[in-house]
Amino acid sequence: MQKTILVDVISSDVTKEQSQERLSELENLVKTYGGIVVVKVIQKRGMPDYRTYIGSGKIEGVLNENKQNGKEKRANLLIINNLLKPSQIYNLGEICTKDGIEVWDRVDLILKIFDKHAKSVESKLQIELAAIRHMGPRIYGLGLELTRQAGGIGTRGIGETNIQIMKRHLRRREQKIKEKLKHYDLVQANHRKQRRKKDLKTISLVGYTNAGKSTLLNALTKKGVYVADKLFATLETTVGQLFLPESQKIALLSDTIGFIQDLPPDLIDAFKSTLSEIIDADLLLHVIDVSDPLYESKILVVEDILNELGVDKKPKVYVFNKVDLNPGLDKDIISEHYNCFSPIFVSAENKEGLKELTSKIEAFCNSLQG
Ligand SMILES: Nc1nc2c(ncn2[C@@H]2O[C@H](COP(=O)(O)OP(=O)(O)OP(=O)(O)O)[C@@H](O)[C@H]2O)c(=O)[nH]1
Ligand SMILES: [Mg+2]
Repeated sequence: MQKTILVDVISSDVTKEQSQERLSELENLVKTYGGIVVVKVIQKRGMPDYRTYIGSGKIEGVLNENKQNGKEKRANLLIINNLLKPSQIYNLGEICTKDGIEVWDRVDLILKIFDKHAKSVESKLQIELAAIRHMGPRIYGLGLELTRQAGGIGTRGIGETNIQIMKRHLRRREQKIKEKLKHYDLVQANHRKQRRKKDLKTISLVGYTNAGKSTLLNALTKKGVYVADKLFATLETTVGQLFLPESQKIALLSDTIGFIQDLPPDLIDAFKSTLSEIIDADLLLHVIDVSDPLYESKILVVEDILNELGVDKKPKVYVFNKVDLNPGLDKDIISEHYNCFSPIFVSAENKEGLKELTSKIEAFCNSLQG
């Protein structure tokens, strides 16, 4: 069991509510991974520390405090809720390993969760690719660090040859994975071709992790996909058949990996083959957990990622889910605010609003045929 110290470095314009939500999301990620949180620290500063990201005084303080803790509460992992530069991770690691503490950044944690939840060969390959892209620069950075320690720039460092070998190995592995993933791309492209031949319309569920996408897929189709109150419960793509009662036709509804804030574009790119259903869909259903007080900022995170994927112009319906958890919701105000995204209110859990949603989807499919 990983006993974890969480540190979030935030800028001064982050509100108290936002900073608490950020930490609670990180805590949920740690729980999803199977770790426990022993200490939580928020540091407000204009600019992260160049060498260690968190100020070195702060890190010493945290480590001292940790040493005072009894054995059962003494941490062996420190997670920074930000994306660190390779040299910052290296320097922090140097300080923390003395106390038997490993250091991860936010992306490290997300990758570990992905790795734990991934089932298919395809998603395992994508995770490996993302990990190489995320960790690779650390190894290159380590080369520089060792060179410096061996006497300054220009001197060949101890271990430098090993680093060169490692770099070459990683580059080859990256190439090999990309070739393997191409095979999955081809298989999927073929599926899509078949569907187009049959004139099947495709609708893709997108949204922040834990918004209720898989629950909605299960409620609308006969697929029994895994649903859990966990972040990143879904890592593969599932396609189910959605029956359209008026026209007696079917459309295909797909559910895939959820999004989260601060995902570097490189990581998103590594998951392109899983996300290809989204890229190719006729219509996107953006599922929003309306019981979450920060749902508006999460909508923006999702829109940014859709932008990254180049699908921001696709037709979209905003599906405000979990209305059962928010009975006082002012639907009129939300409808007006998001009126260009055909807002609709549902509870996937209680199967409320699903008929209206299906009708909306059907009307959209008909408009495409017409
Ligand atoms: N009360 C309530 N809970 C819901 C509703 N829809 C989903 N949930 C719950 O929300 C949690 C997350 O649901 P999922 O369907 O796994 O969410 P997801 O968007 O697929 O999440 P990831 O796959 O992790 O990205 C589960 O505990 C669901 O039971 C709803 O309409 N009302
Ligand atoms: Mg899911």
